[in-house]
Amino acid sequence: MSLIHLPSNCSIEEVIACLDSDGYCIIDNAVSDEVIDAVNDQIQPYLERTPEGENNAVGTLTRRCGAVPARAWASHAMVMHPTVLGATRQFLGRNASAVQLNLTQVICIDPGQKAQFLHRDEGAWDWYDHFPVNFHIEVSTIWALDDFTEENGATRVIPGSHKHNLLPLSFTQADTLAAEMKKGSVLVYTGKTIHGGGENKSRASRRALNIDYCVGWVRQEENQYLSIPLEVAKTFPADLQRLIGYEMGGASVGYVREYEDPRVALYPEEPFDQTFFMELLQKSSHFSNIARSVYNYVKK
Ligand SMILES: O=C(O)CCC(=O)C(=O)O
Ligand SMILES: [Fe+2]
Repeated sequence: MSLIHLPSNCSIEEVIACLDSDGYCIIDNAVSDEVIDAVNDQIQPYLERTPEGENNAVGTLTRRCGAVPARAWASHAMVMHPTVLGATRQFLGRNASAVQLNLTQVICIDPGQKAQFLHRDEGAWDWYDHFPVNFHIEVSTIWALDDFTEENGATRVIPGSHKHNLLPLSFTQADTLAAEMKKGSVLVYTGKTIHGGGENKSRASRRALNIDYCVGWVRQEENQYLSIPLEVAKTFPADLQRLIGYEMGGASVGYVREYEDPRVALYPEEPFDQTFFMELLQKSSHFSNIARSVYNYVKK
């Protein structure tokens, strides 16, 4: 059995349909080789200073290098990819009024690294294991920065594993399939889909860019405010600034001082405005009876 591959011109709806039915999809050649080559070049100096991990969860022969939007500008095309981000916003928007960037990480699985333990990415939030199966808080992506093969440690996935709450470690590598894909392709999967990095039996590193998104009301795994210097964030396009966290994460989540929009940290001269409260409350009222009643009460 092979994994589901969609063409680069697939629609947002097709991606969401796969996330719903199988918990993942691969979009082939979602960005050009030029973008990938530029990311590889720009991240290289940082990767050379990145140590291997300290435990088996992150991999003792695996290097993980973060703050990618600040260090490799070419990655913005992936972080903000219209189909991937569009699908993520709609998918998570079913039960959240805001979506944010959770982490970015170039992951180099070096030769000799054994398969990573099988896990769900949403385990990051204190391993909380009572989220209803249809309640999604995260969408993850693994972009191939070089060709992914079974031999060099392509990410392993268990299709359909987002539909139950069985323990990830009750499964074995034999239950997984390798997300083989060409460089520039992306594996998109839910925070509930069981997966793990593959064993690298080849002589070269396997390089990925992991970009994860989450609902606006959880804490980001990678602290974007501290990873991306304010001066660098100021130079980002506005939609990327919002995505990394200079935006409210819910009607009352993430404000600054006197209930100011977090963008005040970037642009102190901008006029004080609290319109976000009603906008986000209205969004929440699509999935929350409480929000609907509060919205109707407040708008009078
Ligand atoms: O490197 C990979 O293929 C997967 C890594 C992963 O799933 C993780 O670290 O959460
Ligand atoms: Fe993972």
